[in-house]
Amino acid sequence: MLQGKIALLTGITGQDGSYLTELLLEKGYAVHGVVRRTSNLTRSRIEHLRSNPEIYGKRLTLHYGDLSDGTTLRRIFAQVQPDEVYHLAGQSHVGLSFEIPESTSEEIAMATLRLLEIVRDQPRPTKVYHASTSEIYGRAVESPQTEETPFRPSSPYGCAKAFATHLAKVYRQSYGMFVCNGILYNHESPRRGENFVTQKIAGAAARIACGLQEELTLGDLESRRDWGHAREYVRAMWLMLQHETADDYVVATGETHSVREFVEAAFAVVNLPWEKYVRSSAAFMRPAEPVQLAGSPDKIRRVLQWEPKVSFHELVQEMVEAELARCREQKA
Ligand code: NAP
Ligand code: G4F
Repeated sequence: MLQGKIALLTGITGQDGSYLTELLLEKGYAVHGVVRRTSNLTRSRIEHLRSNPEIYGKRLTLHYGDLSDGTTLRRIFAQVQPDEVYHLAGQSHVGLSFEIPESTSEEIAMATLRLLEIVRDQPRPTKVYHASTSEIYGRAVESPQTEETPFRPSSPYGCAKAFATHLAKVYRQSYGMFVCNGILYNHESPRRGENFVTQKIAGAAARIACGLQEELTLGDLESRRDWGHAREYVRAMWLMLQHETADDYVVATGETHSVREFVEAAFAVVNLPWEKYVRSSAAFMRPAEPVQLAGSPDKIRRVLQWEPKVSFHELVQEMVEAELARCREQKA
């Protein structure tokens, strides 16, 4: 058990933030999270921690803030004095970034700059994890991609993340700051947001099986992704900050599957013929898609001894079963 370390998370209420918080609490950290003011106080992914009197207010503290509000972020840093910062917050939907490019770029690119500047001014060294993404490779020049593959983003989201990733490297090289880019490929879980394709499919398969939904409309069924499990990927984030030197790491399985394969596997869990229920519509297609996104986890395996263990089929099964449990609760 590590005693006495303090971690500050942006994006603590998101999929990754919630799993990372659990991991850090298990490791004995005091965890601080930045949360936005919302009209509803329930923060579903961390509610089990917030409602636990042994944890909340003792080892877990939430601070109101927003990525656009530099003054408040500075104040939080002064108060918390973190040893490690995990910067996970931001608009994370690639498709939506074509509709809201300006706020996406503000939240991802400028906010990362703002945060790095705050860390630069800290009186003692603070380690930073930056949530980069495979989307920086976009129309990739090679497959699988490594830490050396050139950036060729194909969405506003990818462009903003490419800026932030370059900036993180520049701050590391120019100021000697301990900043790591985790170049993560798609990672999923029962806590995945509802408008990402895996959760949309898992939820629909379960609801159709329970008689709560009639059909599922998706976009491009032939699109391929390298899908892993979020719980394993947040451990990779933590490992990066425990290493003696800061560096960038691809975090991936190295294996790709199509959206169609995800659909087939999900409907197989509920024993239904997917062709009867699934449609494809241009409404869910994007102006551009990345090409052949598959990551090579060689470096992280070699340097940090991290490797993914959950298989594609185990991931699909876990997500569909979690959705089935939700449906049963809803029907009860
Ligand atoms: P997520 O579930 O969408 O969570 C995003 C988090 O950011 C939420 O806590 C959200 O708060 C917060 N946020 C958004 N805008 C904010 C703002 N202006 N001020 C403060 N907080 C803000 O995302 P995720 O899947 O956990 O991903 C975490 C990070 O990794 C993201 O940066 C994402 O782009 C990146 N990433 C994800 C994947 C993946 O496959 N999941 C892969 C590569 C990189 P609310 O709860 O208030 O909305
Ligand atoms: O689930 P998606 O929306 O994830 P996407 O675009 O790959 O982005 C996720 O992973 C990135 C890492 O590579 C992260 F940086 C990012 O923050 C996010 O977490 O879409 C996956 C694929 C795409 O090709 C999309 O066009 O599924 C295709 N798709 C087909 N039908 C659909 C749908 N995507 C969504 N969201 N909804 C559909 O109905």
